[in-house]
Amino acid sequence: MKGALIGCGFFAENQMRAWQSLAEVDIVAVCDPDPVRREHFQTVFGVAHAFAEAKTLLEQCRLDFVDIAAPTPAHAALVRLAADHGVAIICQKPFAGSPDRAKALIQYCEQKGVSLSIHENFRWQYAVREVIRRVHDNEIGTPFFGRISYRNGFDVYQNQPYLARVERFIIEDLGIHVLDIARALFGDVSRLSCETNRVNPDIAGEDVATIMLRHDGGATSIVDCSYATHLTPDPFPQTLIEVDGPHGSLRLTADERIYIHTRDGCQCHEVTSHGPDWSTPPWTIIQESVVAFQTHWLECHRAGIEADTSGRDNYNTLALVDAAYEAAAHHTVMTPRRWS
Ligand code: NAD
Ligand code: 89Y
Repeated sequence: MKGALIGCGFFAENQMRAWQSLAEVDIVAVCDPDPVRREHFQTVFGVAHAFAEAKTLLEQCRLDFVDIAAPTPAHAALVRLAADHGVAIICQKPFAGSPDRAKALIQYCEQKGVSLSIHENFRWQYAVREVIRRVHDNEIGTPFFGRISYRNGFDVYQNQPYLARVERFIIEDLGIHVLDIARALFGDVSRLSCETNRVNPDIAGEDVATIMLRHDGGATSIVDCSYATHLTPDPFPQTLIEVDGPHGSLRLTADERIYIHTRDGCQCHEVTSHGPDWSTPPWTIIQESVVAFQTHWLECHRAGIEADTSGRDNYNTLALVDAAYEAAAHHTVMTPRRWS
């Protein structure tokens, strides 16, 4: 598969390294309007071609797919351009920035007959995958409650300074992943409420959010996120999960273990992620999930089926993000939109 990486910023380095670890993929070109970034990628990763504009890249390179790691405001133009050139598309979250814009792009790709997948990687973290597998394998019965919790005090603004300036911060940037895990575990959502806080006075958006969800299957879940929670050791970037079912309770804890409690006692399963050889703590579990997502995407592409986090699937996660902001603004309960 010949691919191109569009956007050579902070997170794209993980995507680049992960592609380079997959034998059947060759990233033949990169693109970034910033000459420093594209030259950095050419030098460090030995990429053959680098372009300032995606249009030139798509005109000059014969590609099977593009991987878009550019910021959200660039998604619409880049996705349409890639679809016009008939190449498969992977695009980073938060896709297009609104469910309406996302819907228009999903439909555009469908009209052009190109596949659209979203780089939604948190559900691909090893520990999270194992939680999803055990719950879906019915180890504790049909869940009636879940808590998916992401709380730490990591200085996230150092690598990603734009996060301090956005008006929609933690739900759109990070909560989107946690909401996606809730969907992967318990299914789509019929009702949602949310409250937010800004604890750090130096940022524009909210850095704390508490969201309550009612899922179609009947489970209630709490998704809670904070970048204002000081803990030692700091658990960044771990997501901790609690699931209660009629036959038992599951806990994914910060010591990278899954505990399954039943009437007969407790079983413990280690879910430590060692990460790829290029991983750089504390990002190990995220970097491993990038490889896992890309591997899944390749398998689906080869099989001619949609990835689990297709554009259409991700629409329903984006709709939860939107509903959460709406619920928080009006202190009300929302019925999130969903793909139909
Ligand atoms: P960044 O600002 O470091 O990098 C973005 C790069 O895109 C910059 O180099 C910029 O010059 C380039 N760019 C801008 N417009 C472009 C265009 N039209 N064509 C090509 N390149 C363009 O940002 P980042 O922190 O790397 O984030 C990029 C995306 O990755 C965001 O959507 C962010 O939410 C996402 N992200 C995902 C994860 C994850 O775990 N999935 C983690 C961090 C960031
Ligand atoms: O941008 C975010 C993401 O997607 O995962 C973690 C992050 O880098 C900071 O919140």
